Amino acid sequence: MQVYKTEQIRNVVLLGHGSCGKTTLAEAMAYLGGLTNRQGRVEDGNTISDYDKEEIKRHFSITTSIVPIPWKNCKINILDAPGYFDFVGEVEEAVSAADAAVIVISGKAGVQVGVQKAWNLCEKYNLPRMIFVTDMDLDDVSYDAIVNELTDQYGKKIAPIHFPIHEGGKFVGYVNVVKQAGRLYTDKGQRKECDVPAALQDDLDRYHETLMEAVAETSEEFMDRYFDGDTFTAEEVNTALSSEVHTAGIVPVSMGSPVDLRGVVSLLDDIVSFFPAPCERKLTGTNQKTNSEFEANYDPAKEKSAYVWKSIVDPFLGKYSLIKVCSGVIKSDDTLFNVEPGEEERLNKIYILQGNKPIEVPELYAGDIGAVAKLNTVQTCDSLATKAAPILYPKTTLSTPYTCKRYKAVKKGDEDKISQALTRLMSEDKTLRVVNDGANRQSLIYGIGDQQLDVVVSMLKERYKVDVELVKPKVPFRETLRKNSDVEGKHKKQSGGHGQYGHVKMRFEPSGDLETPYVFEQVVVGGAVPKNYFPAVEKGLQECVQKGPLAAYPVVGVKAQLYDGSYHPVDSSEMAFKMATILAFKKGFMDASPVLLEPIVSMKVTVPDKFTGDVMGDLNKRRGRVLGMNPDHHGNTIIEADVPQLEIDGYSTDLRSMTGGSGDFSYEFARYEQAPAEIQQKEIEARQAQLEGEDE
Ligand SMILES: Nc1nc2c(ncn2[C@@H]2O[C@H](COP(=O)(O)OP(=O)(O)O)[C@@H](O)[C@H]2O)c(=O)[nH]1
Ligand SMILES: [Mg+2]
Repeated sequence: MQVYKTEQIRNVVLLGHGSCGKTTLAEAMAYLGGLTNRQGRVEDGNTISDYDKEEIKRHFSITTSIVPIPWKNCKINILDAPGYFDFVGEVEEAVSAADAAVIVISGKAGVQVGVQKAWNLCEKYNLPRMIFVTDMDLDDVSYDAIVNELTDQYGKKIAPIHFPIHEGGKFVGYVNVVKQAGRLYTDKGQRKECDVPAALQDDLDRYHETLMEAVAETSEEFMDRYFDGDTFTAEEVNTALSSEVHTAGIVPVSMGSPVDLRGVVSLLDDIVSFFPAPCERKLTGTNQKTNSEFEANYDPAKEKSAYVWKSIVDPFLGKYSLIKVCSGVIKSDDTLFNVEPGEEERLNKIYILQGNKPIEVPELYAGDIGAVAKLNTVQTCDSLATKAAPILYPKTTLSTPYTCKRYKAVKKGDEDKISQALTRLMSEDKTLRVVNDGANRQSLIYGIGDQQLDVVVSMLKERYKVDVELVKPKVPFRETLRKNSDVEGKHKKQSGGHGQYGHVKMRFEPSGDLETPYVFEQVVVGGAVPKNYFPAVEKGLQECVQKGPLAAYPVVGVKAQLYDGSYHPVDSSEMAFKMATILAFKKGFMDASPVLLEPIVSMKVTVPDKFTGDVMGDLNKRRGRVLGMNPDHHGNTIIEADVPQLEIDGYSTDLRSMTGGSGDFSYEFARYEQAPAEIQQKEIEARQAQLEGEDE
């Protein structure tokens, strides 16, 4: 493929709700751009973008793909991001590499929650954007209704530049509002001029007025002319549109049906004319040597530097680091410096990716997006530069995973293979997290939602041939005592041969510190228990607090005092005193009103105001205590509540169904609290059954 200069590049991410038509649009663009000689379909599993087996199987995108479209002497790097919320990490990575966004809306489904999330991301990254409504070929699609809903939500910056022409109920063309002219689709999405149907003249006047108002707001001179009743030429409108789109002051809206290529040619034209080239965007890094700011601004004349916005670690493709060149021109055979670890990396070949197809290129200009294979030290969010000018760029903010499952190997002995495979998946998907919870003898995997974790299980099987079962995680209960007890433990075996004798008298009471398993004190007088056995007594305690006598959970908050005992000059040993202590602890703990402590997490749930009541009610049902509710001044309410961890399993799916996917939540461990009696009883019985099961 040809090498494109910075000003010829457009990096555009496709955002929107799941199944609104992003991948189909990317496929239509690729076909019209001459990348392929046949148009693939998501249903047939033969699109450029959804190349992964899991995507083909499930008919939706899971990872972001790049589709580089040659168009009008430019290259449009389309970043086709997933729409389903579980794969938000992929979306956040794609947005960090984009210079503009096309928010795709399904004409059939209308303005879904995914549109709001896409808009918020664009606001966060100050991304210029356009909106494209698909499904115009389907019946009962009202473009007008969608434009009105968008205008209600986002105001006057919503500027429809095209609207559909129907004949006999069929979508046959569109009216160009800027040129106030009609177009009929011909073959392969091409167009021919036509008159604006009389029936649509009122719509044209209305849309044109909206557009003129939006353009008038772009400058004082334009505002004055507008109020003088003056109209703007198509060139003036296009110039104003372009400059205003760059600052997200105006958001053009157009439409089509990518399945049959309609509307896509004009969208590609608008992307080239309205969206900024990378060198029209600002980017600043920090020179780690001089600690001074480096204004990269995608300037090809400056020192080489790049940002690693995504990694692909595929058993078939191998490892690819996807880079966006931030300054200079990167050439194959360059040696770059991985700034943070301080390691040099020889690039060998550089590629651009077309879906999963790597195409070798000799160089990449600032602003362009490419890939480099097999860079050992490099991972997502790394900065590559030169040793002379080690520039570090801000890392992408990625969502934190809160959905947790326990994973178990289906086949014993697969544990190592599974953790190696998970390490590879985690280097690709930064929203995955694996925790080895040794205290509760479980391996946990965290993701954004259940769908993502389901895909992980599938990928482990498909790619790495290991089977994993996901089950409900064990809740890290703790055990403690509430009262005092005074007991003795005697370990005595003196039936011929070397006997064993250990005898301790101990008091147990709450230490008042639930952070510490135990404090040990010995107030033995007269050497009743020789000093050299004190460590053995403490060893006995250390063992006991691993698995408490109540339900075999870790013990916390115990004060143990050794105050008396006896020994045998021959038969006493460290082992005997350890065993005696274990006996004393088991009895002393159960005599001191032992209780189960459950972990409480403090949650923040952000939901649109209309869902506050349902979500509060649901939190109450989960034994939650709502501590506060505050507006976030974006039409949402932030509910703060303390909730037992036991009750939040599967919360991401439940919140999604309560709020149609518009709710978000986060939580962190707060403290331990005594579990209610019925929870305690249930846990003790469950544990008893499990221990009996383990003994079998
Ligand atoms: N009729 C019609 N179907 C469409 C159109 N765009 C997408 N689809 C269908 O909608 C479904 C989801 O499309 P896809 O591109 O995977 O959506 P994505 O999840 O946003 O990438 C697929 O079955 C497409 O064939 C369109 O313009 N018209
Ligand atoms: Mg898709």
